Amino acid sequence: MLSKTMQAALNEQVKIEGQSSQVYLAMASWAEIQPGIDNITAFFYRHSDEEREHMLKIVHFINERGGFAAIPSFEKPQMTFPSIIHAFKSLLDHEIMVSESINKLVDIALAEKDYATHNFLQWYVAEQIEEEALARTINDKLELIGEDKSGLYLLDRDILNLVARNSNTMGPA
Ligand code: OFO
Repeated sequence: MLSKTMQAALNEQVKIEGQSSQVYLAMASWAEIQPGIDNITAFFYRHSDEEREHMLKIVHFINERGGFAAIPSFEKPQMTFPSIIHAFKSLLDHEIMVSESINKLVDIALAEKDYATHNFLQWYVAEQIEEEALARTINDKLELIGEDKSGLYLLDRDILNLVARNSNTMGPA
């Protein structure tokens, strides 16, 4: 059974994961109307779907452990970006914020001696390592590319491979 404190903290994370899904959905929609970045667009849509799955996993976990997952409303995300570089910088900042939030949840689980939740959260800890690493790789590449359109063309061509490689080498199944 979840303590009230643990339940409230997990519900907060439901909101953060759902908000992440909205943030990346907004990036996807913006990217979709930019010329020539179809795979980057697909990356954002896919990332948005993954965040929704992260949210649902916590919803089910709370309910299965005798709590109640309260579905929150979400804030309006940033909808346009000055450039693709800005979008990915903002994605990295967002992931760093999410990692900090997962770390706080782990602290709470330990303080509450809630080892089941602690165990559940390990998947998120690993996932955040993976996502931050990928976001950093893409940001590094964009920095090298700068204003070079052919570089952006190549990044768009390779981004889905990059994602697959990242999850094969680092991520949880
Ligand atoms: Fe939910 O993994 Fe990113 O934020």
